[in-house]
Amino acid sequence: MQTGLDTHIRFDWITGGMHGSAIEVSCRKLGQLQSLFRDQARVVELSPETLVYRVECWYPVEPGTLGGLFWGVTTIAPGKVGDEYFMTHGHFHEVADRAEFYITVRGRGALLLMDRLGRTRFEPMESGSMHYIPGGVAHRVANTGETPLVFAGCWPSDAGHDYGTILTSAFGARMRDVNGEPVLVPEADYVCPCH
Ligand code: S6P
Ligand code: ZN
Repeated sequence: MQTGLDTHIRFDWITGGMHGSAIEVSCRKLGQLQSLFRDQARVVELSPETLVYRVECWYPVEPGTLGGLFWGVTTIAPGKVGDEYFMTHGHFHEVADRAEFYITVRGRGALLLMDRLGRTRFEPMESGSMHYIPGGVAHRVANTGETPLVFAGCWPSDAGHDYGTILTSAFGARMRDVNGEPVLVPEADYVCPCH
């Protein structure tokens, strides 16, 4: 990852757009997230090129810097794999006690929060909702609406990301469409990452 080390950008609170030379963009397509979804048969019905989400990040300091902050805006497309809403990969922070703020700009969604014992809950996301994600809590966002879900995040520059635990143990529950409503459904055969 390159850092622009630029201490000044523009952020549009209405659209979530970021403008400046130091912004880095990354995209996650369905083919890269395939193993995270519950219904693997439905995943293969969709194109692996389907864009699930896009992240724009501003890194004003080098990654790993103690005491610095990063800012990122994530846009999740509306959509489902079977009955499961499009969602981010989800992660713990590598430095376990590092917290994060999420702020919803537009759209509707659910912030899934899971502790180290796999206990999973969610907070509804809508324009203006702000969420404090404590250290040691895995976080994933699902778009439960019919329009793009846009949210900003701010996290410590030395937090790092642990994606591996989510790949091996998943979340203890999934955000699924049950009779047209988003419902957090516990995973029946969930195995806690602590085992
Ligand atoms: C970083 C922060 C967000 C996510 C982004 C994508 O700590 O939580 O910027 O990176 O929402 O999610 P993920 O799980 O693919 O990193
Ligand atoms: Zn994070």
